[in-house]
Amino acid sequence: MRYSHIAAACALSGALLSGQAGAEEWRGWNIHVPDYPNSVALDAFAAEVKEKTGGRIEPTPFHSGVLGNQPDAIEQVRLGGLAFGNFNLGPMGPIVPEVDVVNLPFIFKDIDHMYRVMNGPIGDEISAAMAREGLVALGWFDSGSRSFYNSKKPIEVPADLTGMKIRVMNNDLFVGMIEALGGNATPMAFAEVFQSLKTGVVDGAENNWASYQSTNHFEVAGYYSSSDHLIIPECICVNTGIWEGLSDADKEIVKAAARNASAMQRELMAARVKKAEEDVIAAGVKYNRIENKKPFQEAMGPVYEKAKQLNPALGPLIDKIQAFP
Ligand code: BDP
Repeated sequence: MRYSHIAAACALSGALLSGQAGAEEWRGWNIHVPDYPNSVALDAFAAEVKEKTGGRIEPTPFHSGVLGNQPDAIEQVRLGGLAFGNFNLGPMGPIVPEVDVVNLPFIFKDIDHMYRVMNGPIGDEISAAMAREGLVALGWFDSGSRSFYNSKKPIEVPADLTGMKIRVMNNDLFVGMIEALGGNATPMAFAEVFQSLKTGVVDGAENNWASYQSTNHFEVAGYYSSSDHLIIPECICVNTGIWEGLSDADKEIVKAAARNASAMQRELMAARVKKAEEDVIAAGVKYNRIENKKPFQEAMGPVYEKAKQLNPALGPLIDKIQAFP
């Protein structure tokens, strides 16, 4: 037997022994470090799918953004180069216009409201638009609420942002949001933000407490001001073609695993956000709570107008979300 035949025979018997013959491998993208709530939930999703399918489907989440930046990864899942990912709907707006409704500042009243909307008919409408673009949303994750932080001073009113360079996720809507507040927006990949804050390429950014801590941004941008301007859901999204190729029984398994992972993530995230807030404040972060959000909300008028102009489908979605109890 030639070496290659021996190797093939060994691989085959190994596969049979471990019950993995013909296992379908699903490579998954994740930006967060392994102990982050999203990562823990993705690991649980993978383990449940593997177990319930008897190893026929084997999802493997790759943590810490090792598979590249988020906009590229969204494309990869659409095209099937990657099978699944945990995506924030922020950088998905340029691909699925309907998604931008959840990227509008102050669109949700709070995190519970976001979940009620996403788990109801409006969420179904957004999911359908995503599925048409190659991304099937199996469950929603909590990404906290995003607030401003920077290396210069507390933000109390929009004028405090005048002239400040603020990093945003890749989406023109967020550029418009910062400009409407008087700042200068710099769209940038998550992985580059720490260095950019450190070297002064940007003065600040915006994120939830958990990511502010896990990225160590708090060490180089020590003023955190709770504006809570964005509450953006995240998905576990799988490639539409892969999804459609599953048997009904496997769809049930995968869907249930995503549902369980989402419930787990939501619980872990709520606890993590609280703990991160306490930890960074104890580490010396100067925190101010913006009590009066009205001036920030009012400044968003042109952002809403522009979004509706660019995508007329958003008008009715905005009305529906604002009227949703
Ligand atoms: C985090 C999200 C992650 C984003 C990141 C960012 O969970 O998906 O990539 O913010 O700001 O909160 O880029």
